[in-house]
Amino acid sequence: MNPHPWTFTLLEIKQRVEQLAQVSFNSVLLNLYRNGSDGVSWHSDDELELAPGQTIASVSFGGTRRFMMKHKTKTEAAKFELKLTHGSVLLMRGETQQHWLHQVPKTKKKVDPRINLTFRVIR
Ligand SMILES: O=C(O)CCC(=O)C(=O)O
Ligand SMILES: [Mn+2]
Repeated sequence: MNPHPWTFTLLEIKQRVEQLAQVSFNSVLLNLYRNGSDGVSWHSDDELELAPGQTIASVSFGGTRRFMMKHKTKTEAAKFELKLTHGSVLLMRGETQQHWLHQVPKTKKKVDPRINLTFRVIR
């Protein structure tokens, strides 16, 4: 946790995402996936500093990666996955973080480096 001031480019992307989501974000987390050995395992974005129920907007650049979701308790609930491609925007809204986990699995396939930005509302 070492916050930096907004850059011009990040503010531009934030503005576009805010228009799309109709939400004002006050922070962004940047993840760099250098290759298939980098991933993030099952979790939900439910850190205490995140306002519960708030929208999270996830913007992807570079290599396509799988993004998987599963329900926390209803094992019969459908799991699903998306391919997050260059320039895609994924919105997670409402009670998503309360009930669902997500991950970006590691892969043995050759994948290009990827940057993911998750815009958030922290309190
Ligand atoms: O890279 C992604 O698409 C997801 C990243 C993520 O889940 C997180 O930063 O909490
Ligand atoms: Mn997450």
